[in-house]
Amino acid sequence: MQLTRSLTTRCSLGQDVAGLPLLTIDNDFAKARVSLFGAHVLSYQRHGEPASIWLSDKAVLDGNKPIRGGIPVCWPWFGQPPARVGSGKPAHGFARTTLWSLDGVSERNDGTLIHLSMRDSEATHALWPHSFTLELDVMVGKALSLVLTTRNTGNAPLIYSAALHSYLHISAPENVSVAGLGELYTGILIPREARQQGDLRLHGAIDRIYHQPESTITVRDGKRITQVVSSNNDSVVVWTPWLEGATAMADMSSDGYRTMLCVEAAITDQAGVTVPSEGEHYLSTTII
Ligand code: TA6
Repeated sequence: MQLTRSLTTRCSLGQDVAGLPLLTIDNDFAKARVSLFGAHVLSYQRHGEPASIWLSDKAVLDGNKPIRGGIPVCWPWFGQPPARVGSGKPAHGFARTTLWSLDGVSERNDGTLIHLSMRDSEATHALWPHSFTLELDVMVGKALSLVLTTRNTGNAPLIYSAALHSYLHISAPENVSVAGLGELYTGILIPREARQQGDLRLHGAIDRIYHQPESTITVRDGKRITQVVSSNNDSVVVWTPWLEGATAMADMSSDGYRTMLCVEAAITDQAGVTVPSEGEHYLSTTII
């Protein structure tokens, strides 16, 4: 039986097709859906505008695998597990495949604010030996804003890396240019350093860590302008799998790459961020 319950006048809690808890927000500014599986923003669309966030039409939403599209929370490591974590652990950490708790929803003049959290458990200790609380505040308003706060509740320092892996919806790659990435980048697939000349245009697969980004990245898509504003990140990751990559992924249609571009506020430095015992650190992104 499908049960949906209103939490506020603008936000209800129901279930997705697989029965996982799903928040649906429809306020004066926008519509959005947020799954508690991974604290994953699945969609965000301002009224009268095209969708800002892309979700794969083949995304697996049954809780058995990370969701392709939306905004995966990559934490406590970005990409393949670093040496300090050890091999054989899931790419992009475990936050995106954990069921989070809903701590509260409130209506404000500028939108709907959702508080989500997860904490360490036997399952997380098997992958990462730290005590922590991880919180995600999602603001659905005229902009979509995410603040990820890592709180160290253990006695020893913890080191983390992360990304708010935003899949932006685009009209077509040939219409898109990206400004504000800065010059220096490292390729992820072919690890080599290179320099960006001018704005980024999309002509093939891209998987890059930009090390000197401005706080605002501007994505021009024809007449449409999307800004990705980040803070406390050390880099911005840009990813498009292009045709070969999309075809190789079971959870993306082969032409799926034509309508998405990932622009991610990230902490990718090998050294990570050290959070002392009882300390906290946040990473945020706002999509305008
Ligand atoms: O953020 C870019 C990236 O790390 C790419 O290397 C690419 O593989 C992508 O994320 C998707 O990763 P996933 O584990 O979700 O398939």
